[in-house]
Amino acid sequence: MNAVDLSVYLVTDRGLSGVRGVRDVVLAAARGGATMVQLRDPEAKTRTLVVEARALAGLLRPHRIPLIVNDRVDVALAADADGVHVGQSDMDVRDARALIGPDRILGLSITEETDLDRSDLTLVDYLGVGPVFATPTKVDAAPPMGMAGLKRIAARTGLPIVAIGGLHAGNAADAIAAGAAGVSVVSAICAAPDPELATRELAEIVRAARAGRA
Ligand code: TZP
Ligand code: MG
Repeated sequence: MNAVDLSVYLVTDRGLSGVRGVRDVVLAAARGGATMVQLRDPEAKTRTLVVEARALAGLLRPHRIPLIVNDRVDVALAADADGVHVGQSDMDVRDARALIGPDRILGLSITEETDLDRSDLTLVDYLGVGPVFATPTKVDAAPPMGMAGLKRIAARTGLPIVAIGGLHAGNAADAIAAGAAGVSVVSAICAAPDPELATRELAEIVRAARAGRA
């Protein structure tokens, strides 16, 4: 499958990016050492999403950071993004993989242990596991699983895991210790006073935690 560096995985949020805007936040995160970026905007119109995905892909290409599109396989293909991330009620991974082909990245959300048995995980490149903690960022998020839930899921799969939900510089190392390869954050970067610095801090914490675990 496709190799991914999940260390610091930014998920975009238009509302939380404020006047700075998503593109500026993404550029700052790229400069700060983000390793993956996911365009997530469930409310956006399709045409707007394609325009945004193309803009972000162009912005990230010089940094060699993959752009993943949340949920929308069609948008990812139209914008020639690097991959797609699907949730449990989005397109099945078999259909998504058939559409995107073998060389694009496919991520799947896991919100509870039983989700591991609901999809053909041999088709997936990484798992997004969470929410670890309760978060106001996603109103329809599943109940939080805690670090214990993350640990149980990590113990059951060989796929690389990016932990999500209420993660920040203060608890990122715990997520790595629990078995995650990286942390996925929205507000810890988008709503930070200095997104570049926030990303750099997270990248350093994840690097140190991974070195400590190895
Ligand atoms: N999926 C599960 S929790 C979440 C998503 C997109 C939001 C995480 O946001 P934050 O601000 O990093 O807690
Ligand atoms: Mg989704």
